[in-house]
Amino acid sequence: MQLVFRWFGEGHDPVTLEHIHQIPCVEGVVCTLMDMPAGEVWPEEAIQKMYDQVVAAGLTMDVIESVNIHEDIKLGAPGRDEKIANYIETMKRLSKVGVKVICYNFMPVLDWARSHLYHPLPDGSETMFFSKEFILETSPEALAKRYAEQCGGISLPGWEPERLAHIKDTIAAYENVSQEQYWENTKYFLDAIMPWAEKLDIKMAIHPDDPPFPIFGLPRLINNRENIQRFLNLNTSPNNGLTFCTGSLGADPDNDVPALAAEFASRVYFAHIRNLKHLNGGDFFESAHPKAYGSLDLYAILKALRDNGFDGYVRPDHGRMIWGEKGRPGYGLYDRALGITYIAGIWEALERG
Ligand SMILES: [Mn+2]
Repeated sequence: MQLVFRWFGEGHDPVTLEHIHQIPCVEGVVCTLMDMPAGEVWPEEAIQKMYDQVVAAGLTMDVIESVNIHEDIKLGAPGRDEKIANYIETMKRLSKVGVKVICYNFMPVLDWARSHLYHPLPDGSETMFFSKEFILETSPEALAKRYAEQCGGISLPGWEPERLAHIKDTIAAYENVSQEQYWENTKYFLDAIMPWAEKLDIKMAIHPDDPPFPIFGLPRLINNRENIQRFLNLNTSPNNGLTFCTGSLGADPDNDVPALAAEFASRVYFAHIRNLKHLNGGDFFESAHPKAYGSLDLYAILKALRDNGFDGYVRPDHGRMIWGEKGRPGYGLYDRALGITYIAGIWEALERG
């Protein structure tokens, strides 16, 4: 197991590589090129520059998140073959600098949704909050506007301005895509990229849907046991795997997250470990990592992964904003550093028996 930490890149992240390098047990960063629109080939120079910065800071860059999938691929639109070819070219370029895992998602239009980005908790910290009623009643346009107001101009991954410019039309395009058609479009993509993933020795690790239930009338894919199994059966290459995001899967109280970890551990190549607290009516907020603060038992989840052969990369997913820190919602330095130390402690205890 290797512990890694998400970094959004120079100019996009107030957290520096030096900060990250000082956190105990962190070996690498999970990077992305924030400025790259979905569907375009990532420039070699930009990949190399990012890689050189990371290595110079004493860290590794084995995991990339996210190489976003163009909507044409998800919709099965006529332009998809060209976009898939671009995707494969990006995979080839990432493999040249030794990238071993690509985390991506196949969620239509939006990568994630919360009602509040900086919800105050009684201890004075701030965290992301999900009001199910609010999300079911709002529109994506209204939500985008709300995020822009709450985060003062930071471009959020999944809510980039170029994506939002066409959001209404993009969502409308899905009215003609049934859930079954969506599975077929997914298979088409997997069948095209997996031979390359094998050749390049890259594990493709799909991220679960966040939240794991339908919003805005859009299809869902990776949200429960049955659908995870169906996804893995679409293409049985060992390179077709999962990012096991405890917070995304755990947002549905019906998901037994330790049981899912045990069942699918051999196909998990990357894990996002965070906790959340369920409230009434499907609401939840993202809590501190230890069991006393949330509804998930991260010890049980990590033990289930380890006992069933998991040997991939782990990062603390979101954290709260604590100690007055200002930054990207979910991606401050301090609480994620506390979270990764908690994860490292659990792992050390598991290894020592
Ligand atoms: Mn996640």
